[in-house]
Amino acid sequence: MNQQSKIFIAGHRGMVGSAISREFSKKGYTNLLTKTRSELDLLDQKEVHEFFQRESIEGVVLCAAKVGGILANNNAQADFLYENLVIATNVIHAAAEYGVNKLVFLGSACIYPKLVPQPMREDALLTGKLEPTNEGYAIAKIAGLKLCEKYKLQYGKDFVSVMPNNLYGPFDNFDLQSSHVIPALIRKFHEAKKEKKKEVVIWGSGTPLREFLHVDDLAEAVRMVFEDYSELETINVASGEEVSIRELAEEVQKVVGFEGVLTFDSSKPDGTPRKLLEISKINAMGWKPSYTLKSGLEQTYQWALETGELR
Ligand code: GFB
Repeated sequence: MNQQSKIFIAGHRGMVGSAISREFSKKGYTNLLTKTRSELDLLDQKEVHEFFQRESIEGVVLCAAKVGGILANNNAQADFLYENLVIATNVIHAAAEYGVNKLVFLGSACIYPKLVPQPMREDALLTGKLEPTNEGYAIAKIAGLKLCEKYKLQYGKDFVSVMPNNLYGPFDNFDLQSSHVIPALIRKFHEAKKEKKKEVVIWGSGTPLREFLHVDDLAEAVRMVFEDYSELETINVASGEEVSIRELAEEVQKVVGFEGVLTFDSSKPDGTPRKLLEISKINAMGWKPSYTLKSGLEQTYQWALETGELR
């Protein structure tokens, strides 16, 4: 594998895939293959197999996925389970069939049990029950991880998986019903400031603890894993910086410049109480994030203003 190798970035239009495409281009990879959903439907097994058969792909980064925040996950568990399972099985199997040398599969920290010792180590996988609000999504991501592991064990494929914690950044989904917490809060504070509202409503109790990573930092880690990581076990990628949802809301409030008060809506779910990843494996590869939470939020808010995502 070298910088001229043909690498398929699956899901290049999303927040994660676009950041990974930028990172690979920046590092001199010149033969990146991308397909829009209308050009290649990853849910269609026949199309996916014909595509891999035709293209002589050498490397794959699989970041195409159905993703969403706590409410979207909770309300559409069948869709999250089905679509993510099918994408993973179609792409990973076709990659194995048609001679792909390296594949990196993107998962999520919600694969680990709800009540597991923190920070969560890679070997905590399958040691307990999952958080119910995202069980469908998590099962699909565990299946993808296991496909990589089993194809490596049975067929010697260099297929690995990466488990990031909560991500944010440019090209995130800013829709209030389906987004994750950071774009939702940026939008809520921005609109409240513009409309001179006195309060902003935060879902849940504000007490859950989360760890956020800017997507450009994730993209660097994924490129390093693509180049240098071939172990059977998955590898966690996260910032190591833990905050409560209340602290996060206060930080976003400052970045956006909203002067009213925060209220908490306890009819909305909190989700898992704490989700901190153990990151010594990725750190040992020489990776550490370049953004702090504050600088990442500022960059993302600026991006949303400049691109017209927020008006
Ligand atoms: O980002 P989020 O939806 O993902 O929510 P999860 C994180 C926390 O922020 C929860 C609270 O406790 C929410 O109740 N929160 C407060 C809000 N206000 C808001 C708001 O306006 N919008 C949203 N969305 N949350 C997801 C999983 O869980 O994390 C997925 O469902 C995936 O499977 C993803 O793994 C990374 O961290 O709770």
